[in-house]
Amino acid sequence: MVDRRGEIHHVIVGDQKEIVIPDLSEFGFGMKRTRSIRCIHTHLKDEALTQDDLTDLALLRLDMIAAVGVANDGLPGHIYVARLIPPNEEGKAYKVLDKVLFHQQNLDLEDLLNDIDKELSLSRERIDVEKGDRAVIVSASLKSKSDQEDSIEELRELARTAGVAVLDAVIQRPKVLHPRYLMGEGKIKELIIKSLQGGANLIIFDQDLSPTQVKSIGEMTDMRVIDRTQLILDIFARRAHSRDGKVQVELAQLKYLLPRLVGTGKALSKLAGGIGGRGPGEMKLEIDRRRIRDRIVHLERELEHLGSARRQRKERRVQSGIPIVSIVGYTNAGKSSLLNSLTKSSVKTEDLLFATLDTSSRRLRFPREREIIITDTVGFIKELPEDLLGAFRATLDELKDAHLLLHVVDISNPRFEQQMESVDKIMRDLGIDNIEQLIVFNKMDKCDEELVKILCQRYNAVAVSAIYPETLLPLLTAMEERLF
Ligand SMILES: Nc1nc2c(ncn2[C@@H]2O[C@H](COP(=O)(O)OP(=O)(O)OP(=O)(O)O)[C@@H](O)[C@H]2O)c(=O)[nH]1
Ligand SMILES: [Mg+2]
Repeated sequence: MVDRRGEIHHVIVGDQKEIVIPDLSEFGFGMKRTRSIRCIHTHLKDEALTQDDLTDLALLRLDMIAAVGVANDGLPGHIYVARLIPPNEEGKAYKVLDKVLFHQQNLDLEDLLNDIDKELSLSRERIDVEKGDRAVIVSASLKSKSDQEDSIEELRELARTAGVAVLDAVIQRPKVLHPRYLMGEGKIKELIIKSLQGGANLIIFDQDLSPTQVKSIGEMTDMRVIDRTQLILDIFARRAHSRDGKVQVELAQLKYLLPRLVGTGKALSKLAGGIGGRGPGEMKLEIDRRRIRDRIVHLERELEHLGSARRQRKERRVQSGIPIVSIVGYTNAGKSSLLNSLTKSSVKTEDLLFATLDTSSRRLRFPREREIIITDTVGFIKELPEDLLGAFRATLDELKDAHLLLHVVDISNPRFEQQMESVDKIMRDLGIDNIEQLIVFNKMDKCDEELVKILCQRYNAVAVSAIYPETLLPLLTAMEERLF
């Protein structure tokens, strides 16, 4: 293995069939799509580069791979060279140069390397390279194509929320799910090669990866590979502001990480990195299972402690006898906007997922001196990570005290029915499905009026536009009827 200065970094001794290339993660990519290192090896029967050679070239992102053939007399025969090329129509990752007799080869190495640098430099493209991660998002599942498309659209939103640029979205429908790679081995290699060639530094799976899959894929590339749950955990980690929220998220991250701590720690460093190495990722390798367990115990204790303050608050609220209305719903449905409009307050709202992590309560006064407490909560999402739900259970437990739940639905979202189902399921899991519920169809300004009417009848719902307070009267009336 030779670097750009001609320095030899590794001398590898193999057998007549193969060489084992060592970990090259010390050679980073920088602004390029190559590690700036090349592999020169021998082919004992003067044979051309094999498919394995070429896959290694593309998978490891070497500048080039060369094989010096050994002729019958034991002296050098031909030299075979292949080099990386930039993304192209045919989807080829490399180009094989013409073979030449070893002693006649007159390759201008400096020129060639300059070309490689120029062609593979990321700044050539419009990718905003300075700005965070660049990901390829992937769905590999037995579900129907349209289900996968819906799901990957949501994953794209999640990525955007996490500040990740999505370069490409890939949907796979394998016949069976591979226990080690989710998709077939050939397909996963293809995916990694394509992602690297596109300039990605991250692959995000829409499906949760098992500990084995994390390990196996991690052994194949030092590219970061994460799944949907990790992405969500990462978003939560950057958005948690209160002590309560931070503790809960870190707890969820550690619990997800623990069973995935496998092998040499190489996989760990990638896994724990998450996006931008937040949360437990910062502690990286040196943490073994034991220390993570200790940390979990510590955090659970802290949470317990924080819980007593929460319980006091809750008791005060319950004792006051004032009716409690809690707003629940899918993330980005407009829950915080509704709270703001109803109570003229200013909880942060954003067109990103999971803008709200901490609950906030406000008072709302009806005519005739009637008063209620209204609470905004964290948004739900389909397949909300188990550990996250567990971690937020304490916060979400407050929902049990509600006299009425406002289930806010973004009626302008084409997937609103699936979203309602996901929310219903989570409400069942939390044991709050027995509380009276009022369905609020939000963002009606973005929909056809007639259609909204029909849907309201079908679901016995009230339609509003949370950002236009003048639309809220029917909702207020319905709430008053239900509560008093
Ligand atoms: N057009 C339109 N946009 C709305 C309406 N209500 C909310 N939005 C927008 O939808 C986005 C999400 O609103 P939020 O109130 O933050 O939603 P949320 O349910 O609290 O979201 P999370 O806290 O992230 O789960 C924001 O960009 C709002 O401005 C509405 O009635 N009409
Ligand atoms: Mg919110």
